[in-house]
Amino acid sequence: MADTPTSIVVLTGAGISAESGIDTFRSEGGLWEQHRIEDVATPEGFARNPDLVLGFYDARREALAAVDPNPAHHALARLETEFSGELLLITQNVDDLHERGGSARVLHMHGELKSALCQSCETRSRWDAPMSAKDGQRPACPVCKAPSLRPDVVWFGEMPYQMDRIYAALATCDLFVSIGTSGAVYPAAGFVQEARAFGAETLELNLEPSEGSHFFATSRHGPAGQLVPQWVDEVLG
Ligand code: BJW
Repeated sequence: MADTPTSIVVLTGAGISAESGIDTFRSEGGLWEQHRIEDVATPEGFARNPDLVLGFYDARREALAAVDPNPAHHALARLETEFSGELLLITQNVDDLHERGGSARVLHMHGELKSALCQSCETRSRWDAPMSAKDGQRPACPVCKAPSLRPDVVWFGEMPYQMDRIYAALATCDLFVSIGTSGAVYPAAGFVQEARAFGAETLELNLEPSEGSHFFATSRHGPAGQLVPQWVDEVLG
C-alpha cells in the first residue's frame, strides 16, 4: 500500500453503522429478510403501495433518533479534519451518523432518510417528520404544496446521486477504501475496479470477506469500530 496517500476516496456501507444498532440489509435477520426488496426499495413498489413504503422509511427515520455514531464514524471525522491531502467520503447509507460523528462533507450517493423528494416539483427538502398520511392526508411539499413527497432515497433502477463527481475522484485518488459493504449493489460495487484501473491502491475493511473481496489489493476483516480507527491512526501517523 502507498506509504503516504495524497488523495483518498472512502466508500462506506451499512456495516459501518451496524455497531451503532442499525440493521444491515443482507445479514441474517437484516432488512431484506424482514421486507421484500421489490415492495419497499423500487419505484414500482412505491407506486403500488405508497403507505407501506412510507411506513417502512418512517420507522427507520424514527429509529435513527435512538442511536449514536460509533468509533468508526468518529475516526473518519478525525481523518477529514487532520488529513492534509484530499478526501472524498462517499456513503451508501441513508442515516446521518457520519454527520453526527463529526464529518462535515459527506456524499450520500443513495440519498438520506432526513430528506424528502417532491415528485411534483422535484425539490429536495430537509425532512424530520413522518411522511405517511395522517387522517387520509399526506404532508405537503414545503415548496409547491403538493401532497407528493417520497423518501429522498435511491431505489433499484434509479440513478445514484453525484456519479460524475464520484467517477472523477476515483480516477485521481491514490487510495480507495471500502468499509462495511457487501459489494452486492452496483454501481458502488464497481468502484474498486474503477479505482484500480486508474492505478489506485485498494483496501477493504469489512467484518468478513465481501462479494468483491478478491478485487482489493488488501483486505482486513473485523468490526469497523476497531478496524477504522486503527487504519486512520496509520494514515495520520
Ligand atoms: C460489517 C459489520 C461491522 C456488518 N463492521 N462490517 C445485474 C448486474 C449488475 C447490476 C445490476 C444488475 N441488475 C440490476 C442492476 C443494478 C442494481 C443492482 O446493483 N442490483 C444488484 C442487486 C445486482 N443497481 C441499481 O439499480 C442502482 N442504480 C443503477 O444501477 O443505476 C444505473 C447506473 C448505471 C451506470 C452508472 C450508474 C448508475 C441503484 C441501487 C440502489 C440501492 N438502494 C438501496 C436502498 C437505499 C435506500 C435505503 O436505505 O432503503 O441501497 S438497496 C441497499 O443496498 C441500500 C444500500 O446502500 C445498498 C448496499 O448495501 P450495503 O451497504 O453493502 O449493506 P449490506 O447489508 O449488503 O452489507 C453490509 C456489509 O457490512 C456486509 O458485508 C457485512 O459483513 C458487513 N458488516 N457488520 C464491519 N460491525
